[in-house]
Amino acid sequence: MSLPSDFLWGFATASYQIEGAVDADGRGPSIWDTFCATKGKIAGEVDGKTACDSYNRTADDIALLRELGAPSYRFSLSWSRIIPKGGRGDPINQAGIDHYVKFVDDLLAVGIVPLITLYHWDLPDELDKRYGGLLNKEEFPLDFENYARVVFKAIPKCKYWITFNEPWCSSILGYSTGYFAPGHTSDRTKSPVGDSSREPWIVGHNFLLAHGRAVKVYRDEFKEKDKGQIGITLNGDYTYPWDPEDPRDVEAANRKIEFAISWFADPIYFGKYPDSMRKQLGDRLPEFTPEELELVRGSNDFYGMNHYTADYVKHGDGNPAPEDFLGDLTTHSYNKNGECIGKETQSFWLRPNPQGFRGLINWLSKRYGYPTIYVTENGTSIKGENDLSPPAILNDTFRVDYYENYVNALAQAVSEDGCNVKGYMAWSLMDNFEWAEGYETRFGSTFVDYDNNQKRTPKKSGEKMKALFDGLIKKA
Ligand code: GBH
Repeated sequence: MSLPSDFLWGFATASYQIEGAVDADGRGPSIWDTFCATKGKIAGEVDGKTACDSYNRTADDIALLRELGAPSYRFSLSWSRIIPKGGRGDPINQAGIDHYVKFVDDLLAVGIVPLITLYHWDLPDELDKRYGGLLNKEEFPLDFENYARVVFKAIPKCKYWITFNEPWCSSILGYSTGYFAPGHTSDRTKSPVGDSSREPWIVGHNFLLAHGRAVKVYRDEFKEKDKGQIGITLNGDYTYPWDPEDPRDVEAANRKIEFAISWFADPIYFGKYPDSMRKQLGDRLPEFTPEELELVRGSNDFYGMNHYTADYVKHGDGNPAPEDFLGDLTTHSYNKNGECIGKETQSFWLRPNPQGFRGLINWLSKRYGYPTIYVTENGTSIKGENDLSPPAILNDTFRVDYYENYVNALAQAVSEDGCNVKGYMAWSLMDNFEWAEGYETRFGSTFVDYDNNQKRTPKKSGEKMKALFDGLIKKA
């Protein structure tokens, strides 16, 4: 079992989850600042105002990456630091650009390869207020294209670009369940606005168009001279039929992956939405115009894969509700024989199942023709971790096992199954703002002490990562 000599590993974070400094140097608010200020949306009523204070501690974060021996680092940019109001007619904030240019220079100076995500959920709030943000097909893709161009021009040294992180989450959690910003949902006890039966599918379509536009800009104006690659990052669980003998469960297990991943990946690789989605959603799922298809089809240099867990899937009754986004099915932690998918964690949706990682890498590889895959996130929370303090909290053996098992499953997919995975970013470099779960759930390989000036101390899982990869990556 091994990984190729050019395999890239490292850690990942996202701007709103770590940066803090929300008013510094001309940054404008994002939809997450607004969402956090809304009562009842975030556990403990907390926000990202300080988070890990990474905006002010770039040197500490780089020192930490060096201490852990990480050859690469995936992070995201805050759009509203660069263009505070977000739009293509709005002023650019040079201080915001300078911050990220220096950060990339500082990483490269110590030999750490940057992977940049343009958008990890923090839309400039002004765009949401001005024209409905992600829902607006005429404006949003053009504003994203403009922002992307500004960034590509400013940071030619970055060779790995991710347009969007998990558009599924922004679409479904932002516009169906209302669990994430901007909190739209049909459930009027949670939000005065939203149509869960239609808005998520419109938003998903607009993400694809915006992705396609940014990729076209990169390929037409930058790729030849900068020699970088660009792709989108999609999230999805692996699935197993609840009853493997029941063909309806087998089909539903496959359909769940189509509704999560192929929703975006099929248009990008094949130029159409999956038949299963068209069948269930009808005209609520937008159609691509020929010009739109031209933009979207073939728009990935690599596939960005975020992956955490697996589910057992039972078929639905053939009559899904208009709000259904799973694909007429239910998910379960136990199968028909009473076998459990994996141990509990602090996250209700996450139970470790490393073989599912190998399974999903194979599923993607077969469906999309063995594309180059970069795993852009993988990691776990731990049940009750936040109740501990140092030194006990540093001894995160559950996470050590998780990483070891998942990375070994990945290495099997590469060396035994012939899948083309070229990188792996552990989520996360450090404990951070875990969205609606606030600071109660920790995903870090490094402990952040929020009561002691956000002091960072590596956990065992962070310290062991280098040895894990050194043991697998072939010497050049
Ligand atoms: C990642 O998403 C994010 O990219 C990252 O920012 C975050 O910190 C990390 O996970 C840890 O959570 O039951 O309908 O509410 C992971 C993928 C998909 C996990 C949606 C949570 C909840 C589904 N996420 N899922 S639902």
